[in-house]
Amino acid sequence: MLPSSGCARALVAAAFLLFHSSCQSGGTPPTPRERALREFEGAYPLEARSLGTVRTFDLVAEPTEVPLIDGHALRVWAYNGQVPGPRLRIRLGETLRVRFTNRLPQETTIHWHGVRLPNAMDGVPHATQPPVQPGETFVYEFTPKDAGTFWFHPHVRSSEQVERGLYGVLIVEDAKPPPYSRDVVWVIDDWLLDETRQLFPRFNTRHDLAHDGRWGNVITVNGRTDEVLRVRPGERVRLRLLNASNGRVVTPDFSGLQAKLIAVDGMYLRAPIEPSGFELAPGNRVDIDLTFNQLSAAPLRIFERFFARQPNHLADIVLEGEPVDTPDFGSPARARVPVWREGLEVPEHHAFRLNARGGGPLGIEWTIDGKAFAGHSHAHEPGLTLRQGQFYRLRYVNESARLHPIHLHGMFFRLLARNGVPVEESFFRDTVLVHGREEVDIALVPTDVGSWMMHCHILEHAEAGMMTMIDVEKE
Ligand SMILES: [Cu+2]
Repeated sequence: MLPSSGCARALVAAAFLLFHSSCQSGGTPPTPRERALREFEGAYPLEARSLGTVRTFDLVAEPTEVPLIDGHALRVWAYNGQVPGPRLRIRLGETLRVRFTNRLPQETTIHWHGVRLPNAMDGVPHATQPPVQPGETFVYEFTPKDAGTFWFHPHVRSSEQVERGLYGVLIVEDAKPPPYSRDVVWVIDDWLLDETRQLFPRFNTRHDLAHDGRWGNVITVNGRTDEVLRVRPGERVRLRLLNASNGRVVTPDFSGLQAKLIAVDGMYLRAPIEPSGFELAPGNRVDIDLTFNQLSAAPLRIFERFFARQPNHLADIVLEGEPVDTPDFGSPARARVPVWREGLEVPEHHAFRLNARGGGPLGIEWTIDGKAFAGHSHAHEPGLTLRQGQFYRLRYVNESARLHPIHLHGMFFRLLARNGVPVEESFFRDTVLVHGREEVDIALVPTDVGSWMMHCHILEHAEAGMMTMIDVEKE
């Protein structure tokens, strides 16, 4: 699927070298692929711009007991004894160095979800690094190319390790952060507790594998069922939400509030939009710009409404104290998000078929193109090979009735269509929810060379085989 003309090839090379295109002179109108590449120019930086500052953090993963979920002692696995793990905050241009020690009874790795980084730092066992054995240390070091809300979690036995509490947020602040009154993070998780109020000890059950993964009976925000955000009238808050659940999708409802969606999966939108109705699947993040310019006696209760008939309470917002002046600035936005209106005219490069079958070590296998990922210890065969700097349209054909939030490592994409109906999302994603029997078209331009994982972020589906690798070759 190479571009048909020499002009397009030159354009691709130019897009990567200089972001300069000069293909108008030939007289032939640009093809949809050429136009798509031109639209991608300047969408986001191709290289990290390092300031030379290194920010070092120590992270230790180990079993512990924490007063979590309404304060009773919950046995978890945690980073630095906290669930969610410590919040890592750096600024764009700084280098993150994490000295990681594994004190778990199992091997593990850390994956930096959504961060465009060198392949060797991506945390995929055997593919990008050997797993970190119990007692071992591994140093992750990279300079993010993008500012935004990201997160980190293990990529080994993740249906168990993430569920036990191993996850944390990585915030890469803009070089000049917008002057919000406050920057607040809500990490949403969904826990399955047994009758003793401890984690249900069996993982990857047949029920969870046959459905949409492990859905729990307690939903927490920042580890609590009663999280309260206290704000003063006039404050303008940047609220960062992460869904760290194994399987549950949440649709936070901000209706009635002065709220704008400014970023998805860490990346700013072309312009802010109304936030309600966004399906926050496992792995997804959204950033909300909230202004509280009225006094409200009653707490504002925030619900999620993925199932309209069964809303779940997430957290409360309480307005109190003396009013403050509202910071006055335009919501941050991304200058260039390609429209790719003609993206559907570019021939589809590959259609991934998503399905399940009986068999395999867990009794059920989740497959991509008829293959269940055979375990990280095997030498991998890429499910797809792409070339850096090319425009691709890919399709997910969900032949099953279950949900599959598909996550791509190392690259961002734009949703083009659901069931053939164009969808004009003004933002990039790293994870898109594919509903039962749905066909989803995405478009992307791979920017980073390497062997990148693509998998379902319902962690039980991933564990049962719904993973593959996409190799991106140098242009
Ligand atoms: Cu899935």
